[in-house]
Amino acid sequence: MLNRRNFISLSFLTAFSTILKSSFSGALLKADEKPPGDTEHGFPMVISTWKHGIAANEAAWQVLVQGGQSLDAVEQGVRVTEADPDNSSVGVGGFPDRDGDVTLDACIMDPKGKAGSVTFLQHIVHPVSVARLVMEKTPHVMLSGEGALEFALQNGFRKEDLLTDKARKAWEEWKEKSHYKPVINVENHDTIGMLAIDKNGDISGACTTSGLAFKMHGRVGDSPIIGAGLFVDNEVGGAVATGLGELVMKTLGSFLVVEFMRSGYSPREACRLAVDRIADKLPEYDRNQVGYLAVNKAGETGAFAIHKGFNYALKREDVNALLDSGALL
Ligand code: SD4
Repeated sequence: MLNRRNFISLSFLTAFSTILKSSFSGALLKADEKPPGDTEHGFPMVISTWKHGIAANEAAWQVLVQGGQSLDAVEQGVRVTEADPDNSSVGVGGFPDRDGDVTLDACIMDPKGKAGSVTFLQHIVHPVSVARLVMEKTPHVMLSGEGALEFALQNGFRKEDLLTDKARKAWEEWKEKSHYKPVINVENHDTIGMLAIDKNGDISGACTTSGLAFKMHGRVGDSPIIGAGLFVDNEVGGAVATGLGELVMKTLGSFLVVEFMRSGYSPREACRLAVDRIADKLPEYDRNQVGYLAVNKAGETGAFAIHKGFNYALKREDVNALLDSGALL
């Protein structure tokens, strides 16, 4: 059974919505052959993973519509999800690891190809903003664990307890029946990945998560890994991933999606090819979920997942919609 995180149904959010229901899984198409489900182009625009992307997109849109930069838009957008205690896979309210610690992964990329990332960060509500500071204030791309926390505190972030009562309860219930084994399945995914194009046509992206619920202490997923959970090439487009990070990391999924778009595939077909790569290389793929979401330089979007149930939120001037991705299985 798929749970509430796997929103199967297509939702219409505004009267203007251009909804293109997508169950496409046919033959490969090049970018000039528009498959059903690829959306119209245009920017400014913003897309993000899952239903919580609707609220996140709204915050990003406020930046974009005022002529702001895509980098600010994606940061402001995903901060909404990070601060939401009801989201159990991102920021405050994120389910902890198997030792009861909430550990966060996040990254951000700008149109110039700059990147920043934090992994295994605890006690900070907005890891994406720490990732942005890593990008802007350090000579590095990634800071981890204690070092990332120290850097955040030095830069004015407050140390907070991110474990909500709901998350603690879920962890306690899990402990009773888990035998200390991390949960790996198709349901346990709710990360937010966001891609935005501003009025100048410049693309940025961000990705932020508490990772797999009840993971091993110290486990880092794909979300903060540049090229895995997120990749942006401002000449081509951007991609983000959600789902079981181990599968994404082993195939460098978001980079792969962007490279497929570079060779002429539409965003949806590029995502589909990256899912195919997982299926070709990793025998455990069918027991797990991975979803890719991409946008190209023209503002066309598309998504594809291993299993049905992955969806994404799209916001443009004329559209505010939740769209189903295509699926391999
Ligand atoms: C991870 N990819 O840590 C993340 C989890 C995720 O939606 O995407 N959840 O493996």
